[in-house]
Amino acid sequence: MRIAVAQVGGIQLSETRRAVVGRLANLLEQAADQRADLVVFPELTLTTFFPRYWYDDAAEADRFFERSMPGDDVAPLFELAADRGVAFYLGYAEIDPRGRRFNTSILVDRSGRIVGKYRKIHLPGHAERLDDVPAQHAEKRYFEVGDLGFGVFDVDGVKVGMCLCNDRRWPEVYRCLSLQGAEVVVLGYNTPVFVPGWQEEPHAKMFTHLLSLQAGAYQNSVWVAAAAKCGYEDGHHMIGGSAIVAPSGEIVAKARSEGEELIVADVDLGLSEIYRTSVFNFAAHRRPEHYRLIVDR
Ligand code: CDT
Repeated sequence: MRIAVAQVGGIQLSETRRAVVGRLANLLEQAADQRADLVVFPELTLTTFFPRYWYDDAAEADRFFERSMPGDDVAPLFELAADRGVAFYLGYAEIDPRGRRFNTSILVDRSGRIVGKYRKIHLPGHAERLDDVPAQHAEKRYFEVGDLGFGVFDVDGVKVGMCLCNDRRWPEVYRCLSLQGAEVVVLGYNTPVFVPGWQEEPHAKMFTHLLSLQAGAYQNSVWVAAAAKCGYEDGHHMIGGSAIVAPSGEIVAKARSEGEELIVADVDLGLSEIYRTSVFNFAAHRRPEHYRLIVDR
């Protein structure tokens, strides 16, 4: 399987959905030209990372959400992908028919059919307005905790698990996906350099991001493909570092820039077997009877 990760540069508040979809289409064309089977786009791919802004009336943020998928502006991306025979993962803000708001991702197969949906479970940040900070991280205000669990989906014959951004830092996420037979874990992220209350050094941000991907891949015998939205959005800086990681934990492709960039890797799904049948043979060596504490606390 050939995977492309489509890193996306900053999206400004003034940018229209249509213009953004044009940028995504351009990346998808490049991926198709390189005969990629699956393209991974970031979290909240269609807009700026709006949880950095405080809206007294939360409904003011509704313009960043999608009520249907694909809506009119996004449909051309679905059509292009089906036309080129490329599957994709896309993150976006969702208002569902009940009026509930989620930070969501979908998997679309090469025929343009949505075959999987995930709603972000680990929502970082805060629900209250913080004073005297250059940016909020109000995901807890704008989104509910996802209600779909961690699913694994068949995408053109490959078992693909999904998560979103902060989920990648939690070992339980990869384990839940691996236990369901995931071969590949895909995710998108927006990681601001400034997050209120998170005093990590800028250099450590890149390290802990990659560490999370690499540990998740190795300890669960899966491939991990992660796509950043990064660079500057109206002066707010977010890290790049989009990467594809093998089940050995090694990075096989990594973005160099903080802008639009496609990275591509040939993913040998058989590589997982080396680990699944030895050190991480779950049936032989895993001891869940001693892990109760993890779910009880
Ligand atoms: N979007 C998102 O989840 N970003 C978070 C920022 C850090 S929250 C402490 C992340 O984990 O990258």
